[in-house]
Amino acid sequence: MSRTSSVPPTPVGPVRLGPDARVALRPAVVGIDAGFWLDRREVNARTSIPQGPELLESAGNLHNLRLAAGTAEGEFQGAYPFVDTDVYKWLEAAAWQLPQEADGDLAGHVGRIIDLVAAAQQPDGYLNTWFQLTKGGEQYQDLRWGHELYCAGHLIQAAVAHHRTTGRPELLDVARKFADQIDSVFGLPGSGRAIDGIDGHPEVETALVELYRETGERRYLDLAAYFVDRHGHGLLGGEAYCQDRVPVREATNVEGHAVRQLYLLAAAADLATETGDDELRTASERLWQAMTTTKTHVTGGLGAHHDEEDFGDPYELPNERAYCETCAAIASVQWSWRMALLTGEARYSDLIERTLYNGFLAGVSLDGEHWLYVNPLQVRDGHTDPGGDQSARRTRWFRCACCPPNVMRLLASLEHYLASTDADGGLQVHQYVNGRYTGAPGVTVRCETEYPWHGTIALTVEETPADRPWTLSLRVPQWCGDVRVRCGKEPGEESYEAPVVDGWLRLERTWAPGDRVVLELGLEPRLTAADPRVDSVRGCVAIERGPLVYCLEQVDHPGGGLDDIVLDTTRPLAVKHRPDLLGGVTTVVAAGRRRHIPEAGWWPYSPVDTSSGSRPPTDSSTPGEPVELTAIPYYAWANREDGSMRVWLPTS
Ligand code: FUB
Ligand code: ZN
Repeated sequence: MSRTSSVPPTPVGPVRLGPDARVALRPAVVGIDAGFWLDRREVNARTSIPQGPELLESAGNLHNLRLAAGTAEGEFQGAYPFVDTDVYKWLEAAAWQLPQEADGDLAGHVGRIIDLVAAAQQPDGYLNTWFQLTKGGEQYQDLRWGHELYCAGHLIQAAVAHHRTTGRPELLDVARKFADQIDSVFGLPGSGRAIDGIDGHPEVETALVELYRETGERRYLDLAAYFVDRHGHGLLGGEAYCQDRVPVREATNVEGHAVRQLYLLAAAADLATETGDDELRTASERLWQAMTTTKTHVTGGLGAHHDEEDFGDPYELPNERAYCETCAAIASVQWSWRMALLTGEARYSDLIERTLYNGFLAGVSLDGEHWLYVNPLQVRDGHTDPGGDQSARRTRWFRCACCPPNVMRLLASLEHYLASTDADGGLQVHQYVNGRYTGAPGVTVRCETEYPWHGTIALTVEETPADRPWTLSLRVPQWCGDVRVRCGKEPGEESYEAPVVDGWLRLERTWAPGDRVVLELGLEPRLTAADPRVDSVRGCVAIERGPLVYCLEQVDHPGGGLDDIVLDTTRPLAVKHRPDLLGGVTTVVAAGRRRHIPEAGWWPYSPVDTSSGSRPPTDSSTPGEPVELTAIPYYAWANREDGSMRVWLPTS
């Protein structure tokens, strides 16, 4: 385990490591100023975040705070005990956004809503409008479902973000008062605290670690450690759903409700980081590995079941019923980033990339006003949509509106997850965006790229110490089998044969301003098959190009649906950039056929002829007519008319 010796300036972001953190890497500062992610962040900043206050008003979240503050009359609004978190997550998003806002509108809304939150807080520090308004203020009587600590966690994260970006204490004061109240109530038997318990929905744990980082108060870290370690001891009835079946340290695979599991593991990684707890680190590594090999959809989406929003068994990765909650994708990014910092390993950022471009980004429409809570990998022809939160159609807001403000906060803080620096003053580029990467003091590199549409990434050293070498580390994505790099004052001056070791291409030099490195990542479209144990997609392939997973949408294939489509894998895939389509996307054009499937009659099954020895069973369809298939990036689906969609394409 390496330990940073000189601590670089701490960038403003969701994870601000303590000075003694036992990490391989520390977050670097990145300013995104053009390109793919700037576009998505602009929509977030100009449309999604500004609409928040109005949506929170009409959904009743702000009304509830006024009721709790005694400044309004009426009934509690909302269906869940955690509706306050929609406010907190929006506040966190707004807080990350604030430094980039020139006009005062956003700051005004933030200030007004913080005042409301502060007014709703009880004198003892407790704050949860559901319990204050509908349960006579009873506290911590329903830890399995009550979400009181979950709500506290989101409040604390919003407060930390607000304090980090503005230096203002108002919301942090509210959060600390609540955290102090929690600390006075929860603890091990014999600790003098009234309750030995955990919340059914982890979240407060990472928040408390961050509160420790922000305030330096060790007791918040200890409280986080207590909550993490009390999971798996039957305090909530021993259910896997809320990670109470087995202690984190002993678990061998992720299980239960996906978002809950992932927030808990982000906290485990945080604790390993701040305390050097090797057992927690090993458990986090083991669980991350088990999750990626057995329970992750090709989009990076997580969660197999609709009913309990939970992980399935290993390789149980349903297709049209994929759950893949947007919040789970976000939680995965949060956990993986902590693991990347802790270990320095590139694989964590591989998953972050896959998740950001696919499972996460599909959660928000291109216009920033419509959302997906679940992210299926297929919508069948003739789909009857259930509507509501679990709709496969984009929705303006949800009864359970956990995902939209979660997307807002990740997009508003995205620059925090892109690069790092290490004890030797090197710069590690985990994700490629247009902008300026600043690592150790005096090290700045500018990155220009049209990634993910083009694989050329040009990095220019702008600032560097003249007298000491440092290493520029470039992550070579796990999907990339064709990587080249050129170095020199001018591009092309010197081809450089750099080995890629464990996902990193490392260039150690005494750099000079103006030095350039041009990384070429081959973006040939490719076909991907799943492990044969993933029954739901056996015999199918997915189209991928660079970090993007592709899908077919019915609207691009007039004359029929998508259930009868077959991809011809013997024909080449062609790439066509379409500036006119979906805000400008690169499509992949493939050859396929539309099968003729005889009408089933009364029974859609038929006997298999086994007389011909080992020949596999065949279906009764015939090849049908050729059809040109146009695949679009999965993140951009469901932005046009409703229709079927599929990621996995049958090949026979
Ligand atoms: O329980 C709070 C949030 O609501 C969870 O994180 C989501 O999965 C949804 O169930
Ligand atoms: Zn959600």
